[in-house]
Amino acid sequence: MRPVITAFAQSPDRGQGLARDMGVRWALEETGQPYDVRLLSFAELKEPAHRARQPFGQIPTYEEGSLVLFESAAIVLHIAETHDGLFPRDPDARARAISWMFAAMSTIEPPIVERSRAILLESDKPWYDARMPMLDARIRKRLRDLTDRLGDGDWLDGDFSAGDLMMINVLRRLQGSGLLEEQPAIRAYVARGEARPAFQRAFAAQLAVFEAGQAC
Ligand code: GTB
Repeated sequence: MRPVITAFAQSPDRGQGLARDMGVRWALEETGQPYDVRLLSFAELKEPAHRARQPFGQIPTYEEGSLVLFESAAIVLHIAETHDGLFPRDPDARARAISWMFAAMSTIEPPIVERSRAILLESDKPWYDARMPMLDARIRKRLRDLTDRLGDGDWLDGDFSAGDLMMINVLRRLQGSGLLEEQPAIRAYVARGEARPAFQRAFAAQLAVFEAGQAC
């Protein structure tokens, strides 16, 4: 059964692969699964048909037969659990990989998203100039801790896993901020992820959507 995912028909990231279908595409590529994509306009996201799949009217979703999933991390977890390639076979190592998925979503991503939101919504506010250094400092602290944990390793815990996939996917949202460049080990870690053939295929697929939209 070929899964169907949803993605933006017109991603606001202009093909940079920052919307959350990217992690799902990457997981599908790592596990060698062909998939179809249903592209949705912003209006279609909020229609009942899509809200039945995603209660908050967002992308991505994942459909496979009668199974319908939302939340990108839950989708990647499902893919990793049902196909080889993203989780170690050893149960303890697998549990640790899941810990890293949670760390990506609940420890690393929140300050990154808060920073992006501040840039988007608060840049004209009187508190903005004082707030940004504080938000940057929070992220720096997390990146330093991540650098310490990575040490000389290529990945967070042995071989590449769904934990690395989710972490790198989150860290990519810092591109252009200068914060990745301050931490060479993290920048190299992200670059290692982006160099994976599965990442490249996923990136090319979502970029093709943007480029097709430009051609219209
Ligand atoms: N927790 C959910 C998940 O992980 O699946 C969050 C899903 C989510 O935030 N989806 C966003 C969405 O559908 C798209 S990815 N938004 C529409 C809406 O809420 O109405 C977030 C995103 C959007 C744009 C950029 N960008 O332009 O760089 C990056 C990330």
